Amino acid sequence: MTSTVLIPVLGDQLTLDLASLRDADPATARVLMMEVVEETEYVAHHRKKIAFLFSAMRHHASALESAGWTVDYVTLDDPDNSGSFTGEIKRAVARHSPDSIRVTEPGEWRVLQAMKGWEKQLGVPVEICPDDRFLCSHDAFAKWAEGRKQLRMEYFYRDMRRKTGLLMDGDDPVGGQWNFDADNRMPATGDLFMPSPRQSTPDETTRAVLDLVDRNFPDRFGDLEPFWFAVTQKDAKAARTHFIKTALPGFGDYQDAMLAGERFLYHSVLALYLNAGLLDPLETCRAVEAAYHDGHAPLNAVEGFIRQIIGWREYVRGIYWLKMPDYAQENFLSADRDLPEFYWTADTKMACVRDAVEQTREQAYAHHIQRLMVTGNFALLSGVEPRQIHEWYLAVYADAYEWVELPNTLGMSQFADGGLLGSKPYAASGNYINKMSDYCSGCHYDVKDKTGENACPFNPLYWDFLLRNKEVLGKNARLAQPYRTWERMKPDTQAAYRTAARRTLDRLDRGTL
Ligand code: FAD
Ligand code: DLZ
Ligand code: SF4
Repeated sequence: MTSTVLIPVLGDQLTLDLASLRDADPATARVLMMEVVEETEYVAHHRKKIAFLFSAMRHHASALESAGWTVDYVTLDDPDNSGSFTGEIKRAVARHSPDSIRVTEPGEWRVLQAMKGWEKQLGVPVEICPDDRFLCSHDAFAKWAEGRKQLRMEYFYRDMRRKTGLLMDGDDPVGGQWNFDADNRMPATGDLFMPSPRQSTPDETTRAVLDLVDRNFPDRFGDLEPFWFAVTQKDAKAARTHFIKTALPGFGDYQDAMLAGERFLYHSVLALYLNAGLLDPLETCRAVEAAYHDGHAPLNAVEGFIRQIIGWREYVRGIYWLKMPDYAQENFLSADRDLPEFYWTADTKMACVRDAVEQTREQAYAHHIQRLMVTGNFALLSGVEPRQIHEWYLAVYADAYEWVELPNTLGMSQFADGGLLGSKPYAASGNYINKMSDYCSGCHYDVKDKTGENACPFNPLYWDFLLRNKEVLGKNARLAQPYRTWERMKPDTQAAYRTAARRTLDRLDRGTL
C-alpha cells in the first residue's frame, strides 16, 4: 500500500529543492500552500510585502506542478480558509488523510512552536526537516559558539570562507586579507552613475494578487504600486545577473553611502529573494565570485558582498536560534519610549528620517545604512522600546523574517542584547549622517548646530543617550573616548546639551520634531 505524505510549503520556502520535498514521491505526496490572514497580521506587514509573497507563492505552486507535484493551494479569499497555518493543516489532513506530515523547519520560533504541536493535535506523525538552504546548521553554529566569550562575526566568517572555499587561495584568503571593509566607506555624490535594480512587469497572477491585497488590506502601511519585484526564480536570477553587471563593481565603495531620493544606490535588493527562497545563497556568492575572477568587479566589492551573505546572514541566523525565545525579550538599556508616529507617517522635519520612511512606504525597502544609522540610530538615541522598533522592521521590509530581522534590530542596531552582536552601540550624532549623505543640505535642522533651537536632533540626543546609559555603558572600553570628551566639556556646554536634548525630546513627545 502506498503512503501519502502531506508537505506544507511556507511563504519563505519557495525553493524547488526544499529539504522536505527531497526524496518524497510526487506521485503520492500532496503539497500544501496557504495564504493565511494570521501570517499577514502577527505584525502588520507592508502591503507590497504581502503582495510579493502571495504572488511568488502562486508562481511557485505552478512551478511545483510543472515539476510533477500535486499542489493544494488555499487562497486568502477561500471562504473555508481558517486563517492560520495550524487551521489549514487540520483541514488538509481531513481532505487528504495523509499517513504523515513532512515540513521544512520555519524561519521563526513562533511558527516552530506551532509545528511542534501538530502531531499531538492532529494525530499524524510530523517530521520537521532541517532547512539546509543555509550553510551553517544550528548544531554547527552552537559548536562554534561554545566556550567563546564573544561571538565575533569576523571569526565565524573566516570559518565560513574556509568551509565554502569562496575567495580562498589554498588556506589563505584571496588578496591576502579576509576583510576589505576599511575600503568601503566612500560617501556618494549626486553625479555618480546610479544603477537601478531590474524591474519585472506584473503579469496576470501578480495583478490579481495586487487587487486581492488592495481589497483585503485597504488601511495597511505601504504602497502597492509601483510593483516591480521578481516573483519567480527565473526573474530573481535575472535580477541577480543585472545587479552583478551594473552595480556590483561599486557595491564595496558605496556600501555605507546615502543620497536623498536615491533608493538603492549600489545595493543588490536581493535579500527578499534570498529570504523567500527564490535565490540560493551559495549559488549567488559563486556568481559574484566569478565576477571577480573575470575581472568585472574589484575584490573589495566582491569580498564585501560575500561577507554579508556567508558572514552576517548566516551569523545572525545562528544567534537567533541559539538565543530564542529569551532573545526577543532583551532590553539591556531599559528603553521604554513608544515608537514615534512618524515611523508610519514620515511626518517629521528630519530630512534623513523622512526620506528613509518615505522610501520604506514606497518600496518596502531601505538599504542597510538607512536602517542602521538613520531609523535605527534615532530609535536608539531617543530610547524606543526594542520590541516596538523590532516589530516595525519586521512589518515594513519585504525581506524581513524574524530570524534575520530580530538580531539585526535588537542586537546590532539597538544594543538590547548588551553587546552580543556588536562591541558597542551604533550611536552617532548628525555628523556621521552628514558625512555619508546629502540629507543635511535639504533639512529643516542644522547639522552644524549642536545645541541651538535649530540643532540637528541627533546632536544633543547622542550625548543624552550616553549620559542616560552611563551606568551600563560607562565601562565599555570602546566608549571611553566619547565619555572622556563629555568630561572635558565646559559645564556651560554640558548644560546646553542637556537643555537641547530636553527640548528635542519634548518636541518628539508633542509630535513636532
Ligand atoms: P545588500 O546591501 O545588497 O547586501 C547583500 C546581501 O547581504 C543582502 O541581500 C542580505 O542577504 C545580506 N546582508 C547584508 N547585511 C546583512 C545583515 N546585517 N544581516 C543579514 N544579512 C545581510 N536583512 C534582511 O534580510 N532582513 C531583515 O529583516 C533585515 N532587517 C534589518 C534590520 C536592521 C535594523 C538592520 C540594521 C539591518 C537589517 N537587515 C535585514 C540587514 C540588511 O540591512 C539587509 O539585508 C539589506 O539592507 C537588504 O538589502 P539588499 O538586498 O539590497 O542588501
Ligand atoms: C510573511 C508571510 C505572510 C505575510 N503571509 C504568509 C502566508 O499567507 N502564507 C505563508 O505560508 N507564509 C506567509 N508569510 C511567511 C511566513 O510568515 C513565514 O513562513 C514564517 O514566518 C516562517 O518564517
Ligand atoms: Fe538628519 Fe540632522 Fe542631517 Fe537633518 S540635519 S538630515 S536631522 S542628520
